[in-house]
Amino acid sequence: MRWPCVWLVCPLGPLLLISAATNPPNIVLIFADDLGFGDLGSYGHPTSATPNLDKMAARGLRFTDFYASCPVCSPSRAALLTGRYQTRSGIYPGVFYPGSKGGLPLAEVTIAEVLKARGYATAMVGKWHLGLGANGSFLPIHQGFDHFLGVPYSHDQGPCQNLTCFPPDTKCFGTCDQGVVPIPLFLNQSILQQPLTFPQLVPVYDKFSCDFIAACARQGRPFLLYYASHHTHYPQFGSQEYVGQSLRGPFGDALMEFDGSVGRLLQALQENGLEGSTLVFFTADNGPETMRMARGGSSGLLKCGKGTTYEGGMREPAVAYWPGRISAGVTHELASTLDILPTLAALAGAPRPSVPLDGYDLSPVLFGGGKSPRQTMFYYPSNPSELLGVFAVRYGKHKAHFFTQGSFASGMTPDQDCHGMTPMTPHEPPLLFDLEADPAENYNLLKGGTVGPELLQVLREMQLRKALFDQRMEFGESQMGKGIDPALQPCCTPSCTPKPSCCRCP
Ligand code: CSN
Ligand code: MG
Repeated sequence: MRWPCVWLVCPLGPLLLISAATNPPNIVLIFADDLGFGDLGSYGHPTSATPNLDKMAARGLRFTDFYASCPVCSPSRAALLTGRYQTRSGIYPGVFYPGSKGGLPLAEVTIAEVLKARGYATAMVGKWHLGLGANGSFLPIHQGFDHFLGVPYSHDQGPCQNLTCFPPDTKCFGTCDQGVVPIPLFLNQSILQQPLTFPQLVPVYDKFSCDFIAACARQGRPFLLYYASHHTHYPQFGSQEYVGQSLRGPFGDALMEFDGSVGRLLQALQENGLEGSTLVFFTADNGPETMRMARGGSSGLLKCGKGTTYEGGMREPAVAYWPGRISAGVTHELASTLDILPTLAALAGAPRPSVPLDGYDLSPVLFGGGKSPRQTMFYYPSNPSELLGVFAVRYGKHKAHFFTQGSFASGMTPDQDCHGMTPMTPHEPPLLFDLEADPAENYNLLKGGTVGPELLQVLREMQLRKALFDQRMEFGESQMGKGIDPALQPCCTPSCTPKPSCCRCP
């Protein structure tokens, strides 16, 4: 409970509380897709062109130890939007497909619903990937978003041949999933276009976003904009002005266009006089899909990528940017997408959902250079089980792997541990790494030699934390387990034949 404050006893506390409660900030949450720890210029990539993200990183707070909750997309997004591990909401195993029967349960409370209760206008642009359902019952407008312009799933989950290049319909790289409907572009619950025109998509997203910002500014209404880009997921695409412009090939061009959108959002805030009253937070859903080789991303010095519980699968670039409120700097504090909901609820003075949350309010890290309330990060694979529990635990600077497994998404690098043919392997005792001294997870502290009493203490603590966490975790019913019904695939001409290829509208 909060004690009533007497002015002389705590002169700053109540003022801060009041200012948070009376002046809720605007929130722009920017989420990249399959972007690795090493992909941005500001995180060390030599040839990426990311000037806007780098500017945010230089003027805002750049995280070095920020984690997604899962190394694949749908579960990671569920955790971002609910502040809860995907196991609770049932977003496992794997990801949603165009005909999936399940979705993020409507009873889950999202960031949008939390902020809406405090009077926010809410909009989402881009990749949803939390279900579609019969009659679009799982779409964002049923999860607290007033407006939705985007795609219900990944843009490779439909035939993409000759759609991703400029000019449209020229022969180009990539085929994606066959035998399902072409990728639709939704406005709220209706299909605007099918298949969507990839090389012209981002300007449409950006205009929608900037119009939303301007409209909220005119109304003087606080807002949440969740901008979930399809960049830099495979197949990479780009608008005419970006294709061929980076030194890094198609991945670099897609990343450059994503960065351009970030610039346009920042510019819209500035033009509407909102820079000082808006928190912009950027991160990504999971690590790079190295099976795409140079068309996948890079986890930099981290081990493996997408689909694995090595650092490269889940540790992501992240930046908090709020000129005048958040000081420029770098933080090594532990933080996660799970912490976004509790942090935003605190900033907005909104009540938290009354369900078990797995996140913490990061305000001490954002505003005071303080310690993170998060001490531990738990790593779930994309196919979690109650029997095995979490695959790895980070506690302070140490990480223990109790199980490891390769992933096909993390193929094509020289490191066999990452590859899809590398089976699930239990480790007893666990593999133990010091992530501050050895972020690449190269040197197992328990390999050979004797273990000193201090390390033994750390090991016991991590084993205990895993056991307690696994014991307390309540798995929700698997939404993927509900299966797939091809009739649920979105089709702009519902009675056409032959499906799925007839689902085409201008
Ligand atoms: S993801 O990528 O949605 O960004 O995780 O587009 O895990 O089977 C992952 N998967 C299609 C994908 C399938 C995707 C899978
Ligand atoms: Mg992804």
